[in-house]
Amino acid sequence: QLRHVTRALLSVSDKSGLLEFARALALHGIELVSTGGTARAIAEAGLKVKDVSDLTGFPEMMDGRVKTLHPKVHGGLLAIRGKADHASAMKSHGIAQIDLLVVNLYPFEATVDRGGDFEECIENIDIGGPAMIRGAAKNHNDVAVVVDAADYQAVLDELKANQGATTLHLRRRLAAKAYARTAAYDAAISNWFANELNTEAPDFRAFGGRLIQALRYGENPHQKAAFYLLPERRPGVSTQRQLQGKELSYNNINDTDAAFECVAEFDPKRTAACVIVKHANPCGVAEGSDLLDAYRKALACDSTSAFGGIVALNRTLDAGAARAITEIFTEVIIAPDATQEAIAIVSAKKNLRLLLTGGLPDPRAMGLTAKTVAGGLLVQSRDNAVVDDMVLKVATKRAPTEAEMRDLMFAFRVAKHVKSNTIVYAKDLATVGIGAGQMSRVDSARIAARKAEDAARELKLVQPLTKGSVVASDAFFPFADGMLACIEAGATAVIQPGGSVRDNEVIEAADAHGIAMVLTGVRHFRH
Ligand code: 93A
Repeated sequence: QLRHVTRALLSVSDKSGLLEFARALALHGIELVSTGGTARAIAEAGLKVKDVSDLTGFPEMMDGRVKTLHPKVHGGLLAIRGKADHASAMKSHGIAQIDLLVVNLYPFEATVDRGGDFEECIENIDIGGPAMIRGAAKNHNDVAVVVDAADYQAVLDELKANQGATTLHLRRRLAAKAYARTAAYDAAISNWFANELNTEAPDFRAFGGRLIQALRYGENPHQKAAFYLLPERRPGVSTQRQLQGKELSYNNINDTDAAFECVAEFDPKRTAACVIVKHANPCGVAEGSDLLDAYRKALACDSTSAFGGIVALNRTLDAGAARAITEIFTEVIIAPDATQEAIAIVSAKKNLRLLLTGGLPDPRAMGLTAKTVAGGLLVQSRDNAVVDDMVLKVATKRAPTEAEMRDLMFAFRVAKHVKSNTIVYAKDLATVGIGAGQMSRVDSARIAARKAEDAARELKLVQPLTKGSVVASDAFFPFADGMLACIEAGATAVIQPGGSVRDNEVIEAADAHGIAMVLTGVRHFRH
């Protein structure tokens, strides 16, 4: 796996750190080959360097557009060491192997940044550099490729530690970085072009996405939109098979994603679960003995909001659930699979979309989420924290009962998928009141309680289901007031991250009301 470096090709626009690096390479007895400007700089420092024209037998031509685009360069980079036919090709064509490639590209991005005109930007599109980088990175089993001066030292350290050789581990790491660089470089060119042509929808294919569908419009009819598939391949709305119904809209896709990601929190081997979503927030979530039971319980939470909603299920859609779901106006059903009977029942509703994903995504999986801000992109690892893995601490005198504990974990699992500030009341493994997206936690607590009162009236119950419920908060209570509002609504146990400077005040208030409180130590903000 060690590869001795006998020859290095250096071709850099940004020459910082070059001379020190070249000198150190020369001390290892490595032959240096270089393009015009780079060779001149190295020679001026008194080091021996071979011109790439001497290697190719061709002069650099066409204003430097063609310097390294030659089989003697690319053969030297791409030949597989120890492969007989590659060796004989090298021999018969006089190709010398290149073991180390050091390239940084024409400063395209910097040219755009400083307001270079069209011709200058075009002239600063590097062709030979990326071609060499991609070739060397493909052949990383034999060749090390450096695209960033920050990696010069790592290469020198390895050459020193291994008597002039590099390890496969380093070559792999450098190859990954090399492709990230050429991808970003081409993305910059593609975006610049789109800008020059005044294309309204930026082409996200440049970021590695594959166009799934051009959408009729975005969040509102005056906005343009498209749907891209990322390499992640997470089972869900981007990889589903649509069996029937109209084409999905931008908002459908967004809501369906919210619903399916939430229902995936419920292991189908443990329980049947249903999530109903409106405007990217759950308006009813429940576990049940089967999907029909789970759907009925989820619907009871807020049947008014469920009208025109998205229904997500964690198991194969069966006839019973399909019949109940199609009784009210529903936009989308998404499930891992469906029985033939269920498919037939849904087919009576021509506009209803039925999406089958073939599986559930792993809530613990790593991955990235992104959100745009004006002129920027905020990227973070996805919230893959799951309540089952958290160290739960009872903070109050009274510990929750077994039933309360089960509902607390259920409520916190749901709270992760509700927009902040989040308050979720739950009872018997079903939400009974959801407060979402408020600027004040107290308001979320009150809105959810009021909605539970409405539901009680609708269902002709003597009291709202929040009486004797448990409650989850996605972040700590900064003051006791938010929690007191939950107690007023009838909650007997609370789950929340904790960590407020006033935790003691909040815990004392809970103790004063005989409330059981569990701290998770993990926050679930979602915006
Ligand atoms: O114009 S190019 O696309 N044609 C080439 O064949 C080529 N080979 C290397 N640009 C090419 N390069 C680039 O030249 C390198 O990526 C590097 O950025 C630059 C170094 O040129 P010099 O050594 O003359 O300063």
